[in-house]
Amino acid sequence: MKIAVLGGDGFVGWPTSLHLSEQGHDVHILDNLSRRWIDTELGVQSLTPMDSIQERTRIWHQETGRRIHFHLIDIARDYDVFKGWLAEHKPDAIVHFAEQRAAPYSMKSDRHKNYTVNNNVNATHNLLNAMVETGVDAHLVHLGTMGVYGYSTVGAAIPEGYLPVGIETMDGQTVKQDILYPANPGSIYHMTKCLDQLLFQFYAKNDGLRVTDLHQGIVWGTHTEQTRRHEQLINRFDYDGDYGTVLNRFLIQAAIGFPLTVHGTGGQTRAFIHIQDSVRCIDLALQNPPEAGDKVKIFNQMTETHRVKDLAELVSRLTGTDVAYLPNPRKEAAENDLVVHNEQFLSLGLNPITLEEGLLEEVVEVARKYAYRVDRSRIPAVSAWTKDIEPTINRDP
Ligand code: NAD
Ligand code: USQ
Repeated sequence: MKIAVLGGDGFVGWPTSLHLSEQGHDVHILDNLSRRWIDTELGVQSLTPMDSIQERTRIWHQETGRRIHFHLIDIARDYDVFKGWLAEHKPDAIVHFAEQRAAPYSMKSDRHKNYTVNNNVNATHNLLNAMVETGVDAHLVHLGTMGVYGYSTVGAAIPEGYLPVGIETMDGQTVKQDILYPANPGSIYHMTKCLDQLLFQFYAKNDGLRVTDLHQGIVWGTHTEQTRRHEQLINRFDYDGDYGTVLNRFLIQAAIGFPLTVHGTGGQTRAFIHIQDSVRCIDLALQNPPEAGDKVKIFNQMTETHRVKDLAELVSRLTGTDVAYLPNPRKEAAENDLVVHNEQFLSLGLNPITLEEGLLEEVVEVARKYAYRVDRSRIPAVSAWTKDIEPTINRDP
């Protein structure tokens, strides 16, 4: 297949592009490199030394003989350029990663809120609009988030996208219907993913677009089979207070002896998936498209749930690092249970990498190896959810 990977220079997009190229697909990365500019804005850099996208694709060709093409396009702002690209290249499938994905970054200021909404909602809508306009009948696979559900299970497992409900009619009958699980975002970023869901529902219904939405949990780890092949194919690894996700942050904190930054009591339970499994799931989704006229296909792309406190204790046990309980800069439940249905990917053959088997290797191989590149002052999470929350002070113990 010819596959367009929107946002293919990012943390999940890059290893996905390599994997799909290795499978023999003709891969085209479209990216505006905004993530690299945001690193510059924040004064941070990936823990792992990343080459330019052009250099990365050159090394991939050198190592494998395969070409990955790169196109510098802003999907949110260059509608006509993007539409022209689609009309010319007519991909068979499109994987859509091209959004601002950090919840803390989206809550930093009014400017960051506007940027996140404008970028994410426009990118998704431009894509759907251009697909209809050009008549490109591609299968669209979008990376969504578990955060669209909120994280409370109210005593029942979260279904894969749709909730079966019984609605009482005027004459006392009960009509059964599947509705989108009620959206309950916890940040401006997560809110944009809820808006994306409605855009997909509309375009699938109105124009028969074939859409798969992957409600993904927190991705941890760095390497995949393909990124290991050459030092210059390495994936990015964010550890800073905005883009670093919780487990990857704990790993690098442990490597440099920085007390593990647990927010509040650490009672928040979240869903997780290793980067290698994330890539496999996207491949499985591409192999199992919906038919035209089908409703949006939704998968829960996660393999385990953990409480933040338990993760910190596990990393602490493995490495001897202290745990610091800090005031929570976010507005979120102090504690929550989380049970999630994920049978669809398991039934398609996903055999998950568990935290227990993968964790130690990550600590040693990646975190310790590149610990010399860490700027300790960028570790604290300084973005507060509301004006009355005191942001964590930028302290280095
Ligand atoms: P990332 O920030 O590393 O990558 C996103 C890429 O999209 C970047 O290369 C960026 O330059 C590009 N991009 C952003 N806006 C664009 C635009 N308007 N036009 C063109 N390119 C644009 O993020 P990631 O961690 O790889 O996440 C990818 C997707 O997966 C995101 O949509 C995110 O919401 C979702 N997701 C990520 C995680 C996670 O833990 N990383 C978990 C669940 C879901
Ligand atoms: N947390 C800490 N300490 C830290 C960092 C985070 O205790 O140093 C806590 C947070 O308060 C939160 C939990 O860990 O309760 C998860 O935070 P996170 O930054 O790891 O994840 P989140 O903000 O939810 O966002 C990440 C990705 C996002 C994706 C989402 C999937 O950045 O793109 O959509 O995970 S999910 O969480 O399932 O919604």
